[in-house]
Amino acid sequence: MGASGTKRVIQAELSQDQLDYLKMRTRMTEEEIQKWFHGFYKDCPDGLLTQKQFILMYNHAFPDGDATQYAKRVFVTFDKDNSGKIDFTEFLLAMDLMENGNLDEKLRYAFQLYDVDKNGILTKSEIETIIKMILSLRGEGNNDRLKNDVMKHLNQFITKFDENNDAKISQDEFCRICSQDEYLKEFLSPNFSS
Ligand SMILES: [Ca+2]
Ligand SMILES: [Ca+2]
Repeated sequence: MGASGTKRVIQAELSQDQLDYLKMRTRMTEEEIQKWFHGFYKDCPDGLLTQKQFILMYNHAFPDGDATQYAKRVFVTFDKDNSGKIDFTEFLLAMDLMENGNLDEKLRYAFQLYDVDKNGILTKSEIETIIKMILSLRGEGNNDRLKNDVMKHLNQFITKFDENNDAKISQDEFCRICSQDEYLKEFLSPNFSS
């Protein structure tokens, strides 16, 4: 039995290899990566963010609403390898998107977030689910008037873009719709913090 194994060693520093990899995958400087790394390890000393912690963070950021459903969706979208935990690389790639991503990247990400069954198409029922999630996040879960307003607005766009009339929106259509309409862009862009 090795005496060295008695204390659990927590990785508190990034290796040069990890740093190089993260620099290659993001638009962040070494200093920015280190800053995120230390913040992440302060909150998650074992290097993994659980869904429960994530929901708590979201509910903290949106005190007026119930962010649970929304946070669950964001979590599975961030958890690229489906491990049920978010590691630092997954976390940093997501932060890079939020901090440095352009509108098109963010909308493409939003589409993945909303395309619950991952079939590359948003249906009306998925869209309705999204709108409910976002309203609940904002503490407007019971605001039927606002919900109908957003649906009405969106339906106009669906009709306009939906050339074959099947009421389904592809990723390209989604990005086009949101980048052309301030109201929908503001409403449907990913909400990471209040
Ligand atoms: Ca993971
Ligand atoms: Ca879908």
